[in-house]
Amino acid sequence: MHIVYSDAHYAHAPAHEFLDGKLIPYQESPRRAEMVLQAAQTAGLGDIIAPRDFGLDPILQIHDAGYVTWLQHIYADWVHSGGTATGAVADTFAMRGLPNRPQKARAALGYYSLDATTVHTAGTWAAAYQSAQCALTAAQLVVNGASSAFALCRPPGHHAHADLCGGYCLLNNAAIVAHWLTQNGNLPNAKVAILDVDFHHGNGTQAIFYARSDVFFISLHADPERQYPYFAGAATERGSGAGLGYTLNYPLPAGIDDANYLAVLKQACAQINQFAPSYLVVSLGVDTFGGDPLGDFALTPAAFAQIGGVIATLNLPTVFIMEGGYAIEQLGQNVINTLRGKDER
Ligand code: SP5
Ligand code: ZN
Repeated sequence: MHIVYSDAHYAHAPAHEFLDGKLIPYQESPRRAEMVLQAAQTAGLGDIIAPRDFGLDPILQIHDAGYVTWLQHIYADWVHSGGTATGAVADTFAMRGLPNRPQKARAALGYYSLDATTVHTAGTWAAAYQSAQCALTAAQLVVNGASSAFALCRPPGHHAHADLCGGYCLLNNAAIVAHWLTQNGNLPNAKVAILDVDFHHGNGTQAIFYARSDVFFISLHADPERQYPYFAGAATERGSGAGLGYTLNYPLPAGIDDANYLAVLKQACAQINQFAPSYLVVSLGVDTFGGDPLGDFALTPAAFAQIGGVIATLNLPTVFIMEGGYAIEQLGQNVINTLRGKDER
């Protein structure tokens, strides 16, 4: 399996985040990508290739132009207006009943952010841009005939909306790829399924495709009554208008084990089969692992190979997009196990 990877992510390395009322080291660290890359090399998973440049167009098909311009300028404007060099982060949000829409990038931080954990440094835009290009390059490989490809994206994407960053995400790599596949696959108006197996609900991806029937978003995740992102991911969210029935959420309990998780995944895959897409995009987070510092599921390393195996039974051209999963010893192996489970069939 080809692995698409760029070193640009090293320039996005915020020091801290504010989490659970404490200032802690930024969990979405460069070390994560390093660990996954190293595990892929050790396992001999496949060639590691640099992204091609598809430009801004595929990004602007998904993201608001004002938001993208803001992403490009926020760090410089923050520093220029007296912010610390360690990074720009929102502390005040454009919530219900607040009418002003600021023009300056610094003031718009809380307009374009959904939480206070997504930090912008000098290299953040370049890292997010290259992360999206990695995803598009993997999609191109699949359109060209590869049965699957892996985009080792960092920063991740599934929490980013058309005009909101959050959950360490700035550009929604999976959404950019899914829409691009509907337009650029070998079939006109191809249908695409997005299977999101990150521990957290993919609120951004869901919102982007909520009213569309050509992209089916299906997600297994921690119940939002208990976990981030809190305001999306309930089973009652099923799409709107033409998209009604094309969003499917499986909120799951704390401590769910391999067998129970895999049973739900099989149900999800049966739904994907019925939809009969031309392509599958997998938002691959391994923060479902029992030892993950952010998650509360109990999956073992063996579950990941089985997850890959269940995905393989769909027999679809598949683009894997790296989402969450934090820097603990088993991170790389859990990702490789999933990809191997798909590849070996
Ligand atoms: C891509 C991705 O996985 N983003 C996740 C962002 C989650 N941010 C908030 C997490 C709150 C975690 N609180 C529970 C910690 C238990 N120690
Ligand atoms: Zn996650």
